[in-house]
Amino acid sequence: MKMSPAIFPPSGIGDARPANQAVLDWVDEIAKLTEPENIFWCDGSDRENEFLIGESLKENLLSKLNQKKVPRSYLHRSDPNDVARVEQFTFVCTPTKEEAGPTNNWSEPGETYTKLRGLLKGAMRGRTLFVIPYIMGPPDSPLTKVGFEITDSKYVVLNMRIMTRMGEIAVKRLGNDPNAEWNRGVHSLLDINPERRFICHFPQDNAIISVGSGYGGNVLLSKKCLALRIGSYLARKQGWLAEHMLILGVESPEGKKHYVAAAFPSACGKTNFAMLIPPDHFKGWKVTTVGDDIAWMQVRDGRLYAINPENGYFGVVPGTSYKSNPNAMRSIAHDTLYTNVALTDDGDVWWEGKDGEPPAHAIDWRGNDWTPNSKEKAAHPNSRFTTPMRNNPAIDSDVEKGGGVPISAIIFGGRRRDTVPLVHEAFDWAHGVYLGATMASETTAAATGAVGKVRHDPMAMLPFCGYNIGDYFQHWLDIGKRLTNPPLIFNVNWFRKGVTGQFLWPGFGENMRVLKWIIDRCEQTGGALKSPIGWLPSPHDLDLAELDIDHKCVAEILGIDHEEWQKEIAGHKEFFDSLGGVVPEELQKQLEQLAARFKECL
Ligand code: OXD
Ligand code: MN
Repeated sequence: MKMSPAIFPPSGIGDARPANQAVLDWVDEIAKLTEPENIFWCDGSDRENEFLIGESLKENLLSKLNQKKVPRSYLHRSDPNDVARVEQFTFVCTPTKEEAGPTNNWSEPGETYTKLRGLLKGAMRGRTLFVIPYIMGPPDSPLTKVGFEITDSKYVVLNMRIMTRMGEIAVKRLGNDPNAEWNRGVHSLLDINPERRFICHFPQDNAIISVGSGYGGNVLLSKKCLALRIGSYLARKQGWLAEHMLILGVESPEGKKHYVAAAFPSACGKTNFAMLIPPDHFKGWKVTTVGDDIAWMQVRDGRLYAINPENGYFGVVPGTSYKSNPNAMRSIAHDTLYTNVALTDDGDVWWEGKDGEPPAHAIDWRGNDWTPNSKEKAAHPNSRFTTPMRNNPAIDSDVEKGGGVPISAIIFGGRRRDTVPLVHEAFDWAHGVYLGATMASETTAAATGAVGKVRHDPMAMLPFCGYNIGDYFQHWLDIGKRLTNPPLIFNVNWFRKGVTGQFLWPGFGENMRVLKWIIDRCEQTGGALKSPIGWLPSPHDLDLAELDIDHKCVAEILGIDHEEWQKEIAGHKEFFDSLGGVVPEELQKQLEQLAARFKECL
């Protein structure tokens, strides 16, 4: 007869077992199914972390980096078939297909549980089952959620310790109430086979099961799975918003501060924008980071307040440099886990776009020899850093504020080579929701599939909205009705190109100039021209002093081309039609009004 799995390790490391019977029963059930050799209750302590790093080094799951160059930092190489989110294998398992809506893969919950139980049967034989208690959100926030993730991957435990507040804090917050709300997450690597890779969400059960992958976005269940897919479902039910947004603070030399939330699709520069350093011309201005990927927002006293539910950054590495994002470079200079970057001969990390010359020789992300003459990239385009948010020199002082920070402006943005101007402002909340709902962007390496294809990605939530997108749009419209002092809503596009294919806008720190105009608009001091698509700055409304930019480029990037917009409007209509009648009447009206405004100015 099989004995119960042993508690491991026995030495007092890692034992944050809650008294809550519901959690104990659930772990028992998953252990009976997966048959692990050991159970390890993680407490997130330094001692436990050191122990797990030591074990991971012995198993070659991690490589030790040069501790003088990148102290307390390690490199992990994933299976080459497992390097990005897999949207085609991500499912929302609601009782009816309609609840998941037209933008999600749907799978019937009963059948899906049966299939997954089949895959999980005996899946942890010879392995350790780790239980990770964690919270999402500052400890004293009313929005904060408790989650438990079961996993058979040490890499997941090490990453979750950076990305969440983990251990005793979650056990305490959960308490003993067997009916308390908490998320059940089960992850197993199985055999890292793309054919047996499924990321399944059961919103009604507040449960997630992820199998067959070790890639962060698929397996750090706190992030995309709980904070966005399950989070958005809970947010609608409970009257708040869970969004794929960075949150930044911007403070004037006079000490006046605003907070801004911005939704850009994956790998479109959220981390760079959240850590922006203003150019010299903006002496005395300060930008601070509350979050770089996810915002949970609630209505209070007629305003929108945001918290960052995460505790760390899981960011795209290639292109990160002291030129593009000095704060990110400082953040990842120590205490960082790197995944799928290159390893230099002196034990440092390297990637395309890092400052300085490429190394003469390195080991690439697949573990092969690499030189600058190699055809392959040294680092995978979706290689990542995982780093604690406290490493960020520009962290906002209110990041732990449970009540959140008041949001003055919301920005939507995508990667568009044409059509969409550098910045425009919505006429009102409903028009702003329309800007978000009709956002489109070129696809990136953050998910498997084609890169550079323009696709509609409403509010940057296409891969993350855990319920019917039509109901999601309506939820946004309803939230607006509760706001007496709503944030202004903007759309930005840093990526527009000119006829010769060059970027028209320098981007990065210079985006401060756009941010400044946005703040001016919030303070009712910024000028703008009315256009069919919204309020547009004229070149003299933007502070372009000391910026080396051709005036023709400025005119081009601030302008709108009527012919391109006729195509764009047809694209909006096609997108709404493709959703099969779920788009709220109010947004259909916005579409008609947009078309009518263009006709008026002909
Ligand atoms: C991410 C993503 O990792 O959006 O944040 O894919
Ligand atoms: Mn993201």
